[in-house]
Parts: sequence; C-alpha cells; structure tokens
Amino acid sequence: MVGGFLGAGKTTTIGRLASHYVAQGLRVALVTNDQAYNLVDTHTLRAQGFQVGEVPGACFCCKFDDLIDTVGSLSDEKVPDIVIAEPVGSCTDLVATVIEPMRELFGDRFEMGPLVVLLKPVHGKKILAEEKGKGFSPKAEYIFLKQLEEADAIAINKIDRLSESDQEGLLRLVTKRFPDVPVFGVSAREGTGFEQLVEAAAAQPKRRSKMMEMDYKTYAEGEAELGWLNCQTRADSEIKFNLDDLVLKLVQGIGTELKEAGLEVAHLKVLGQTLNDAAVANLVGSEVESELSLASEINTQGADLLVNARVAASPEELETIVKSVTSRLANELQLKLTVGNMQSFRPGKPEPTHRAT
Ligand SMILES: Nc1nc2c(ncn2[C@@H]2O[C@H](COP(=O)(O)OP(=O)(O)O)[C@@H](O)[C@H]2O)c(=O)[nH]1
Ligand SMILES: [Mg+2]
Repeated sequence: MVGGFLGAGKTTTIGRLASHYVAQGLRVALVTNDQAYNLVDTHTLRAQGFQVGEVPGACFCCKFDDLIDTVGSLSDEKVPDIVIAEPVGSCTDLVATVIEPMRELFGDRFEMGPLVVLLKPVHGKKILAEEKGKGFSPKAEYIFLKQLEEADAIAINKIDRLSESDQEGLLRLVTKRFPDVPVFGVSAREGTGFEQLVEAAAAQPKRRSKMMEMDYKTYAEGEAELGWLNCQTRADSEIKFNLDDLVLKLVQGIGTELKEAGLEVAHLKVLGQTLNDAAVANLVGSEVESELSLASEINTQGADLLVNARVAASPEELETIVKSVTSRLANELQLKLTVGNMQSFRPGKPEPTHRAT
C-alpha cells in the first residue's frame, strides 16, 4: 500500500512502481479507493494500461470486505504477483484496520508488504514546522501526522521542486519527529531516488507489538472538515476545442475562486476523456500552480469530464464554485458544458470493519 495525504503523489508513484514491476516480468494489479464514485485515479492508471480494481464509496478500512473482493476479482484471469493499493488521502490507521486484519484473516492468500507513505512537501513543511497561517485546521493536520507516524518508510516526494536546503530542512523535520522510520527523498515524476522507493517497498514490514494510538473523534472531525465533490460533466462544441486547455482552465478557474474565498485546496483534479485519449490537470494547494499532469494533445468536439475536489470547504461552497466556473468557462470557450451526476458531501465518521489491537 502506498499512502500519503491528498495530492502527495500516490497515483503517480503507483504508476511508476507498476511499470517497474511489469518491466521485471511481474504481473501487477492496482486498486484505487475513494469516499465517492467516479474516480479520476482509476482512469489515470487504466490509461497507462494497468489492470485496476476500484473500491468506491468509503475508505479501505470501512470497506474491508470490498477490498478483499476487489483484490480477488483481479485474479479472475491470472493471479497477479503484486497488488498495489492506493488508500484515500485523508485516511489513516491503515496498519491496524487493513494490513494487520488482512494478514490475520487472509495470510494464506496474501503476503503483506510494508506501508510506504509519501510526504507532500507543500503542506508537510507547514505542518511539521508548526507554522501558523493559512492551511488546514489542527484536526486535519492530525491526520497528516498520523499517516506519517504509522509508516514503515517515509518518502519525501516531489524533490524535483525542492531546493537542496528545503530538502534537508524537511528531512530534519521528519527525522526529528519520527526518528525510527527510514526517510528518503524521491521524485515520482522524474524518477530521482526511485531505487530507494523500490527497496523500501520490497522490505519486510515492521511487526508492531502494539498498534498506533488513534483518537477517532479528532480523526472523524478532521476528515469532515474537508468537503468532497465528484462530478461528471459533458463538453460539446460545434468546432473543435483543445482538451488539455479545457481541463487546465477548469482547474485554474476553480482554484482561483477557492483561493479568493480563502479555502485551502487539498487536491483538485479534472480528467477529460474521449474514446481514445485522456488529459488530467491537478492542483494540490493554494500556494502552488495548477498543472497539466497528463496531456492528450488532441482537439475534439466532445469529451467526458470528471471533477474530483477535496477542499477545506463546505460541500455547498464547493458546489457553487464548481458550477459557477463551469458556466463561465462554457461562455468564454463557446462550449456546451452539461453538468451531470454531482456528489458533494463531508466524509462520514470512519467505522473500520476490523481493528487490530
Ligand atoms: N513536481 C512533481 N509533481 C508530482 C510528483 N509526483 C506527483 N506530482 C504531481 O502532483 C499532483 C498529484 O499527484 P497524484 O499522484 O495524483 O497524487 P495523489 O493524490 O497522492 O494520488 C499531480 O499533478 C502530479 O503530477 C513529483 O515527484 N514531482
Ligand atoms: Mg491519487
């Protein structure tokens, strides 16, 4: 399992790890997970040619049986050698609620790997250095820190965007707080430090004599502070439009309005898809730029869009902003944008199926 906060780079890392294992001749299957339905990540990974199962509707710990069924269904044709799972980025306590129960109940079927957790620098620096100012509430920060605390290994991701001194500073902050956990820097995008990640993923997981202490009340309140929105939209036009431009403009537009309203983005992503091509744009914090992470390089007259937003905002605020940006862009770009199925909510209290003590 590759964990880490919303926008830390889990899906990117999993894509790179999976390619690495495939190149070694191994059969790989992936599992994505979300609180809602219509996951951008599932499409992103399938677009890279991987077999991907999905556990939607709640986190792995609350959908333990679905996780087992999904992993089972990945073996329908051929049994995979390795399954890599991506938990929801606001989820923690995975060792006690997923890894240990899986080992205990299904140890005859699976050999459990370690929990590698990615550290997201933009929010990590602020949280670890206890900097005041804009960002997340202390309860959401509690989740961020608990994710790191339970890791078998911590990978500081996106080092391609960090100066040497920022890398060293982060490394110091992490080691000070979690002195017993191996820590290293990596760039999931560019591949720097990837050998260490491969090594960490192949290591024997730590066997804990007791599980991490968790305050489920703070955890539930921290999760509920993040508004969640998943929405399907259809884009049509009489004349061809550039798909990459559209997904990026949507992310930029929504990001700008959120920033103006003082609402911190955890992760905002938009997928644009035609039958054969896909484009994805991302925004992972209010202090960073929106970016196109997957380019389709196509012009088209029609595409299906998926918006996944996780923001420290109420679902109502989020919905209003997404709708207003969509209609403004439709005018500006002379497109018909039809907003379809929209789910927006605050995640419910986590109620794990099992919890090892
Ligand atoms: N610069 C940089 N960006 C990255 C890296 N890894 C991921 N990203 C970007 O961060 C954003 C979120 O990545 P994603 O893998 O979707 O994060 P997840 O929410 O943890 O699954 C995307 O725009 C990625 O392209 C990295 O190593 N360097
Ligand atoms: Mg992801």
